[in-house]
Amino acid sequence: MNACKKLMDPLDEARSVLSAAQEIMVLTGAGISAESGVPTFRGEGGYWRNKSYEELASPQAFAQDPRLVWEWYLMRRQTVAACRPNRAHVALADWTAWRQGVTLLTQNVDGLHEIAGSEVVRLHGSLWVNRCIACGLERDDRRTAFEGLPMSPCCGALERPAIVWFGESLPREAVIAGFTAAFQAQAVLVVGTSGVVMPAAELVKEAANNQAIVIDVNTEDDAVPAHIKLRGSAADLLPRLLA
Ligand code: BJW
Repeated sequence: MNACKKLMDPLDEARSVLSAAQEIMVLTGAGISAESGVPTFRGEGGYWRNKSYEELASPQAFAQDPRLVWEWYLMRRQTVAACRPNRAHVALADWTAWRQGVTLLTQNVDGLHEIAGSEVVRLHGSLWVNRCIACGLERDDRRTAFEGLPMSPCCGALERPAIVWFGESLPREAVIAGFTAAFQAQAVLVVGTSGVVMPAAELVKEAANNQAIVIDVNTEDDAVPAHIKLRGSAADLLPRLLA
């Protein structure tokens, strides 16, 4: 039995784990959008005007220079507006359309899963939503450029991107949905994440501690505690895994 297991192709092994599971948690990261043209964080795209994303994605950076932070987000909106979902987003959307019991969590703020037709739990917010810093009102904003700074229509205060920055809490509903999925899952499919950012990475650990089998799709080795490592691009592997 063990010899058979060792000889099994990891892709086949992953397929049989997914088909045996009743509840599946899927966690995606920047790597799933890389082949759509969206830069990843810890790759070459992690710098802008000589600043790392850690220097820009924080409440302190916004308080110090909101214009600079907004310029970074507008640049990213322009990039993402020109991108389309790739075969990995589409494979997940097609799969979840017929497969019961899948919760799709994403760390991505680009909205490409939604364009592909998936229902997602957004752990880190959205690139396309502004939030009033005074009253917290959120509104959709598809603009990729504007004069000055965006002001809230409710109280006239400054708006910020509705994105979870370092040191901030994730949206409560997303945390509840994430931990519920982690505790219920018999299988976890992780796609294109370095697995270093908490609490998203913690969800995978919780599921694994709870006996879930973790399948990890990545072009490179990462920090995901995986039982089955599928090494290659998401756009190549996901259509074959989920067909
Ligand atoms: C491919 C591919 C292809 C490429 N196919 N694969 C406990 C311990 C230590 C620290 C902390 C802790 N708890 C909290 C923290 C602090 C912090 C944190 O985790 N820091 C770590 C970096 C150490 N976390 C937080 O602050 C969180 N808040 C929080 O926990 O509040 C309570 C609290 C605060 C402080 C202390 C304790 C508790 C909030 C985290 C929010 C993160 N937000 C960001 C930035 C948003 C800005 C924006 O988007 O505008 O979200 S960080 C950035 O990383 C972004 C991403 O969603 C996130 C994850 O990145 P991801 O997806 O993994 O991307 P990459 O680029 O890292 O990796 C891409 C991968 O794809 C690579 O592996 C490639 O190989 C692969 N790949 N092409 C398949 N084609």
